[in-house]
Amino acid sequence: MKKTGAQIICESLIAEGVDVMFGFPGGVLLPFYDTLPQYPRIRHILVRHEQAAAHAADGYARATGKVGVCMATSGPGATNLVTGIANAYLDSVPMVAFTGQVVRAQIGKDSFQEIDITGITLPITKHSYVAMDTASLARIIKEAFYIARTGRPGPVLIDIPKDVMQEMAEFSYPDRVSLPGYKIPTSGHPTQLKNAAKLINEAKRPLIIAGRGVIISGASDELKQMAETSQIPVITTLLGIGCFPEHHILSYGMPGMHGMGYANKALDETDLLIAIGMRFDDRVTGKISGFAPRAKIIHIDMDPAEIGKNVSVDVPIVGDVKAVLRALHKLLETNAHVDWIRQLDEWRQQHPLTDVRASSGLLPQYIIRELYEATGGDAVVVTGVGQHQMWTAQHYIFHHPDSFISSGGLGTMGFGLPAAMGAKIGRPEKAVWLVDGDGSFQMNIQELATLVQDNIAVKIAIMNNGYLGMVRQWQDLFYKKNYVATPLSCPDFVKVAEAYCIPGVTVTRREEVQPAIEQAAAHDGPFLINFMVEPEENVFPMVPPGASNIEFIEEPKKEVTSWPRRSTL
Ligand SMILES: Cc1ncc(C[n+]2csc(CCOP(=O)(O)OP(=O)(O)O)c2C)c(N)n1
Repeated sequence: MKKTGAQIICESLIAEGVDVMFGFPGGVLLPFYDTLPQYPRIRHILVRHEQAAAHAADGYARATGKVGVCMATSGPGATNLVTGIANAYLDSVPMVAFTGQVVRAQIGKDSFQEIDITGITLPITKHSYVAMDTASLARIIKEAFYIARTGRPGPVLIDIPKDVMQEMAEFSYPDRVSLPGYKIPTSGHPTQLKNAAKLINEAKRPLIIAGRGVIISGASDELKQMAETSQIPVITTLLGIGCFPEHHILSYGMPGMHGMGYANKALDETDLLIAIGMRFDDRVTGKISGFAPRAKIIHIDMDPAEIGKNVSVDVPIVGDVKAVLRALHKLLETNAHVDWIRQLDEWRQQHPLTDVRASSGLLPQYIIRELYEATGGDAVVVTGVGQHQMWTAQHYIFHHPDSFISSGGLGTMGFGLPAAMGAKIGRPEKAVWLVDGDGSFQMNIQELATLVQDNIAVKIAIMNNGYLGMVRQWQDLFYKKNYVATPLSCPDFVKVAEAYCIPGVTVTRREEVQPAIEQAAAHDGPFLINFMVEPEENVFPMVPPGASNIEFIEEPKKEVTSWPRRSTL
């Protein structure tokens, strides 16, 4: 049957199971928006800034495991998507981004709002298309979704000229793709699996470091099985948080720049590092020459380009993490490593996460722990970027994959609010908490309006320290407290929320923390808490930039460490 290009886009979205998209219109997109009401199954969320459309699609994708969809008009609308696309690219998030383009006859003439968005996004997309004829639209969309979600996931961009949306063409949605050059690795090579199993069975001090690849491939159970069979301690990268339950007896937190001291000590002493679905980001490795200096390394990853990129590897295994772990498990012997685990527990005693000091002020660590208590660890927690992000990673206890959503690779301030919005839409049954910084929050604060218009019940906890805190921390530690361009004047966030018809409270004292969290949770809709925290609190431990992980600096005034962090499973 013949349909317009705009109808073909909608039909294809439905065929892909898309039930929500995040977008912002413009002249060249009007044929699409004019058609959209014919397809009530597609919920369209009108954001206030295109960057938020991409971050919301990203948050939705991370929370659900589905492909996130966003749309922007040509020119400035399209370029506003760029940060969100780059963010998804670096964190391997499946996304299809549609952009409108000027009519075909105007392309290449510097027409009004013409921009070469496929050229601009080439290095930050997994693939991109310009749909130059209506008849190929359905095939392109089919391929785009396939590429976005398979293999190592990532963003795919489709740029569509206005007249392609208006033109009629025969429509039938293809039931398969034909991409001969696109290969997806599945199981690992049998010889390498055997080599890996031998090393694991013989290791005295093995250590697993797990990343987001475990979450992407849904391999949490397989990871747990492997760790338990061979009694191997597990640490996770920032983006791997939640892939292994943090209250498990074999869980030893996160290593790297703001990782736990004991996780970094474990990395320093291990004789076999089993890296699973992670990419040796420099925030994890510290100085490469000092990274896991005594260890042989097994690296399991979907993307062959990641293997050997940052650290040299003894046993490379390319494949889907779930399939590889299943195959590997068959070759593993049961083991104990009693002394090694005792050693890690000793380090955990000697280098505990610094806790909530007796302080007259309000400490962010205390708030995060109260948030954990109040939610029972059952919420989806989304963060901005900065100190509050690290405190959340350190002090909340994550039990489930997909319960921690944060911008890792790009470290994008402004990610939090729109990503939380996307996560809540994707998982409406879950409590979704945004822990944000006063700086990060102001970068996409306009999305409060979207929360209200679409009644998206995100709970917002702002750690208001009056600074671009993480940068101020570097100035404090490495630039003699020369606080230039980091003191931050903030609006009264509660008044701002009220202006958007969102209720909120300001909290200045410990006793008010728990009641405020309860009030927010009980409210049927979005709610904002403005926590006035200690302005000059720093995140510890910290590995100074350029140093080895083992050179971590600890909290200078370590006093109270009484909070029960873990129970035994
Ligand atoms: C878009 C963007 N610009 C600049 C930075 C550099 N940066 C990293 S953390 C940070 C400060 C964040 O401040 P805030 O959101 O208030 O959080 P806090 O560190 O105080 O918890 C800055 C400026 C960034 N990560 N992203």
